[in-house]
Amino acid sequence: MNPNYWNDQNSPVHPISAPDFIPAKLLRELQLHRLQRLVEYTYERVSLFRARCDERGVKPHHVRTLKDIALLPCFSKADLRDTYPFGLFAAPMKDIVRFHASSGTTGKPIVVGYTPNDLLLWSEAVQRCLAACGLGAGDILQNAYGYGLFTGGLGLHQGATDLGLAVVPVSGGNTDRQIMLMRDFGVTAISCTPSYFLHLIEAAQQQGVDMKKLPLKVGVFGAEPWTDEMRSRIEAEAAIEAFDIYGLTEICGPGVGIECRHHCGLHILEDHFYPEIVDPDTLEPRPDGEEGELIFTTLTKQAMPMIRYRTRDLSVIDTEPCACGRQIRRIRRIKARTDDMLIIRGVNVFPSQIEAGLLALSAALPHYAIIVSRVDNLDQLEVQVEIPREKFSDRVGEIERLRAQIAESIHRIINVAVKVTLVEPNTLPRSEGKAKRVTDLRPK
Ligand code: DLL
Repeated sequence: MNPNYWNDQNSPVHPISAPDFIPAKLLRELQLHRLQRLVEYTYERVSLFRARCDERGVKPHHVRTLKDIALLPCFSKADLRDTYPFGLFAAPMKDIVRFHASSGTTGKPIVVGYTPNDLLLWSEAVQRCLAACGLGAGDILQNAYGYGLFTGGLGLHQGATDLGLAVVPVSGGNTDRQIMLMRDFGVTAISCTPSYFLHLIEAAQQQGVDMKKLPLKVGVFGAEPWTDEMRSRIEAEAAIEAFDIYGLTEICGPGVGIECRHHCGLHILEDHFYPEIVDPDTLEPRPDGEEGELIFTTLTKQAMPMIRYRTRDLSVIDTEPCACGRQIRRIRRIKARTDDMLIIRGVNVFPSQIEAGLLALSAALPHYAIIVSRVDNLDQLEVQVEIPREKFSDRVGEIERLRAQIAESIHRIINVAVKVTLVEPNTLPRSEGKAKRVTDLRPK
């Protein structure tokens, strides 16, 4: 093989991306073939899956078309917790070479295992994602996702290395050092949560480093919900192109979906991770184009295959052709998780709607906190938002006008009255990983 095969600058797409462009008909055949094998494999090896299929009277040979996937039972985080740590593993321990875990909010973590082949396919997925962001050999990636049991650090690390990028495995935190490395190494791409990148932009300003003048050109941001308004802020402040990367521990980690350079939704690597949208209450499948809960089936994983895993993430599958030519379908940017939804005086409110409302005003800085409380049996919603210091020297009337404008902009989206409190820059907590935006003080 030509030793420069992987670095062939003349190829119209990076060779690793070839599966993104498989014609749709072939892709469906491949998915069906893989699904049938997966169901047989899992039915033989995972007792909980077998028991749930038997309860429904479903046998592996009943899966004759892709639509028949709806015959199969769904799995959820609770199933992983109930079978902690290894109850859903399909491969013997002698074949497992890696664990990752996600801490969640309460109790025991959920644990996933990988065979050598699982690690290869995960690397392939991450490589395809980074290639879709236009990255390749010659790029220097500062990987500021946390290393350890969290999948962000090692997941991005392996894929980026295999794609030929030079990786700076800095992990999360130690913000001053991050800025130093970014500048001294001539870093061209960064991966971290969007909220941590905002913190890095701020820290760079404080150190007198102008990010716009650095060679940094691409950000690969995910692991938490963020909005297009946030993307615009990030791109303007740092002069980079910001890509949305999606994934979850249970499915493999980062690399389940990625934006291409057209930024019109996230392409799902559906030859490995088969997506469906279902009604979150009834689990009835919803057609492409309708919003609902995203569920995934890992078509090729060995150690811990997941069949119809409920992500709790809300999205829509978009089948409109993408200008990049990829045939793999897209999902709309994740709006929220069903369990992040706040019910305020009976109205459903998602934190991302609040973010979109407040960032519509250029005077609002992208640092905010949402506080929900109950006064006299009535839910109260408060949004604290930082504004530039010079705004506080404006006349009282001006500040009051800005406060009212922000409240009105949020109200227009969520249809619930909101109290806005303007605070000085650098007063709200910053995150090094996933941001915690909401404090709910209501009695449970
Ligand atoms: O956050 C994996 C990951 C690492 C993804 C690095 C991207 C980059 P978990 O900790 O298991 O795994 O959290 C998964 O995070 O179900 C979503 O609710 C949320 N999430 C992940 N990516 C995005 C995104 C990693 N791009 C959970 N937009 C998922 C919105 C996201 N939410």
